[in-house]
Order: sequence, then structure tokens, then C-alpha cells
Amino acid sequence: MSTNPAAVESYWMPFTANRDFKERPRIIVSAEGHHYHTQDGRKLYDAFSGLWTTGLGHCHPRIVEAVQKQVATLDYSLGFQSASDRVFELAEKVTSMAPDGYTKVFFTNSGSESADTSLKIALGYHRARGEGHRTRLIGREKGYHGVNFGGMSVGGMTLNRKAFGASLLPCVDHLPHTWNLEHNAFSRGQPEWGAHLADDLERLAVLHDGSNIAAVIVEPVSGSAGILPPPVGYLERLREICDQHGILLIFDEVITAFGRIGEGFAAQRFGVMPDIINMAKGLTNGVIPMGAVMVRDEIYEAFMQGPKQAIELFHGYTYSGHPVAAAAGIAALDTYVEEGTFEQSSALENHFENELHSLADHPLVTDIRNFGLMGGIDLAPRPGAIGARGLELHKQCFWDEEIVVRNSGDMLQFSPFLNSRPEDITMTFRKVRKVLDSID
Ligand code: PXG
Ligand code: PLP
Repeated sequence: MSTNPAAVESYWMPFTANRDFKERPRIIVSAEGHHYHTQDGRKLYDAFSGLWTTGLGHCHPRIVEAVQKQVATLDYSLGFQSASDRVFELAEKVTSMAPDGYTKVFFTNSGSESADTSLKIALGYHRARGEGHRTRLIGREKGYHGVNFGGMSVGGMTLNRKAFGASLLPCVDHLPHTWNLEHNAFSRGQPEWGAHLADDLERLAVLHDGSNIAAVIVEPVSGSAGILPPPVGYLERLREICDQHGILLIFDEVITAFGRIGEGFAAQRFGVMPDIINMAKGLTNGVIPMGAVMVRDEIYEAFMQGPKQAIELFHGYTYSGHPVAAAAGIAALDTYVEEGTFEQSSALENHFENELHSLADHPLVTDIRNFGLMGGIDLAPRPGAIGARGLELHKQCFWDEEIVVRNSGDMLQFSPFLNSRPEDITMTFRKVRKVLDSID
């Protein structure tokens, strides 16, 4: 039975061309493993593993069982001045997956909330230490930190900012992005060129005086902007400059955490330790919305002042540490360890890179980038119709090739399952080539 047209019309869809979608809705009704099932009874391969979320595959039996059990045991419990047993257990599992020194986890419901939470923690930390003058926040061009006002302000996605320009946070600067076709076109993994772009932070520290800067927030590998891996030495340089000026470094690992680049966290993969790590998506394998902000011990300790009965951080969400989300998180993290998911992901990297870059010769393709199991392909926009080719490819894949391929305008993004079958990765790019051959 198909969703009635009035119901389709009632829903205002996020980040979607609503009018175009509603002409022929693409509606998913169930999922299992690496596939979705559509309302018209077809089985589609999911080449984006949810929305970077579902690395273990859909409806993983262990997570399904944990959620079913939890929802029938404790559906909700207040999280202020009291909390469910589940959330403590999850916090400990998250910190034990992290490198030494990260000891405390604050829970949110999404990556956007994690972004705003991390910025507030950074400001609060400096104030608690008597440096309330550190109010300036530094993001990066092409950065994505979700859609709330803080994350949008430090973010650098032009279209996400355009309509809200006048209402963005003040006291924000942006580092330059690292995408450069002249030096880094079709690079595989980390580009060699570009570490010097981190020196712009030094310039901002001279301009404002470093003592006025609270934090720098970056994605270790930019995701939404099209998979921009850090140039060799870039993250190390950022860390160094932050240390020189007492600036906190925040890694937004909403995409990169939990195996997407072959380790628990990008911090481990790159050997660069930020002060704060944001996460979401893979924390629960996407099953229940949940995000988190993990901090180094000294950050938490800085807040632990004043009378013992006083609340130390005036921040929190009704659903912070929701027991059902926490149960999903515990099951997901246990599964990553027991199934060796991060090792599976690492083992797929080379094959994925080769298959992704096999499209480099296609006349519509203008650049390709990858890191871990993250891949991006840029298509030349059709003259006078930016975004049309990307959307047409997505739709043709959905209707004719039985595969879900994510497009963001004319950019295609690939986020294979961490436990993909290599032949499915090959099949993905064979189908994408076929569709590229057929669109003008
Ligand atoms: N930070 C990062 C680094 C993200 O990738 C967010 C924050 C926001 O998370 P929530 O849960 O509030 O959406 C994200 C989310 C894409 C795409 O196509 C990526 C995201 C969201 C939507 C589309 O790459 N990432
Ligand atoms: N708006 C109102 C009127 C509320 O009462 C609350 C929470 O109590 C919120 C917004 C915030 O909601 P949440 O805690 O789910 O982010």
C-alpha cells in the first residue's frame, strides 16, 4: 500500500527538494543487513550505510534485541539530578574505546547538539579558569558542525549559512579549507600539499591575540563538504599552534568515530589528541538518535569548583542519556569489539579506494577524494542547472539500479558498511558508472 498523497504532502522533509520528491516519493519501509525495502516492494543496496550512521548494517539483531528489552524495562528516566543505570555503562564503554586521558562523556541527541555543547563547554572551561575573555571561536571553511546556531556559525557550508547570515554568532573566524584542485586533484588518502594552511591560525592569534581565542573546531576529515582528508602534517600543526596559545582543539568526529576510518576515533588514526571529541551517528549505529561530547580529564575538573550542591554546567537536554539510546549504544560498542568491525573496515580501505578512483576517467567526473571508508566524487555541474546531475543520478540509482547513492548537489558521497562484502563495493561503482554514462 502506498502512502496517501495527503500524508506525503503533510511532511516537510529535511535537506530535501520537497516539490521534486513529492512528484514521485522514494519511500522506504523496512531494512535488513545491507539493504532497504521500498514501498513498491523492491530491495535496494544501501551504499551510504544510512547517513554515515549504520556501519554494522541495518537491524543488527543484537542492537534490536537490546533496544526491545530496554524499552520494556525502563522507557525513560529523568536525566537531571538522577539517571538510568544504562548511561553510566555507556559512558565507561566510550571512554575505554578512547586513548588515555579522555575520562568524561556528556550525552546529547545528535551531532548538531554535540557541536553546540562542545562550544559551550569550551567557553565555560575558560571562564572557570578565570579566562572568561577567551570568547572567540574558530571554525573552518567547508566545515560542517550541524544546523544549530553555534555549529552553523563555526561551520563553513555556504548554503547552510546563507539564509541565516545576519543571525550567526559574533566573534567567529574561519580557517581556510584544504581543497585545492591545482595541487591535490584526485588525491588518494591524505594529500601531501596543504599543511601550511593550518598556519592561518597563527595569523588569527596575532590579529586577536591568542589569549582571546577559546577554541578551534574542525572535522579531522571533512565529511559533508565532500570528503577532504587533512593534508599530511596539518592536524599536528593545528595542535601545536593551539598549545602555544592555550586554545582548545575540538575534533568533530560525528562521522569519523567508530570505525569509519579504521579506529575508534580519528584522534587515534592521526595520532593527534584534541581536547574535546564530538560524536553521534555510529555511537548507536544510527538505531536511536544519540550524540556525545567526550573531554579530557582536566576540562571536567576545571568545572568542579564552587559549593558541592551547585550545578557546574548549566546545560542539558531532556533526552540526554536516554536509556533506550544508551542501550543501543552499549550494544553497538560491544558489537564493534566482538565482531572486529574496525579491523574489517581497515581491511576494506584499499579495495574501496581503487574502486572509487576507477571512475576518474569518466568525462563528467572532476575530482575524487577518499580516506578510510569515506569517498567523494565531484561531477561537473550541468550548465545552468547546478545540482541537477547529482539528483538525477541519485534518482536513477534508486529507481533503475536498486541502489541508494547519496548526492549533495553534484557531489556523490560514499560511506560503505564497515563490514561490506568487497564485491558489493565493486558493484556500487559499476552501477554508478552505468548511470553516469546515461545522463547528459
Ligand atoms: N558534525 C559533523 C561532522 C557531521 O557530519 C553533524 C555534526 C550534525 O549531526 P546531526 O546528527 O545533527 O545531523 C554532522 C552530520 C552528508 C551529511 O550528506 C552529513 C551529515 C548530516 C547530513 C548530511 O554528508 N552529518
Ligand atoms: N522548549 C520548551 C518549552 C521546553 O520546556 C524544553 C524542555 O523542557 C525545551 C524547549 C528543550 O527541549 P529538549 O530538552 O528536548 O532539548
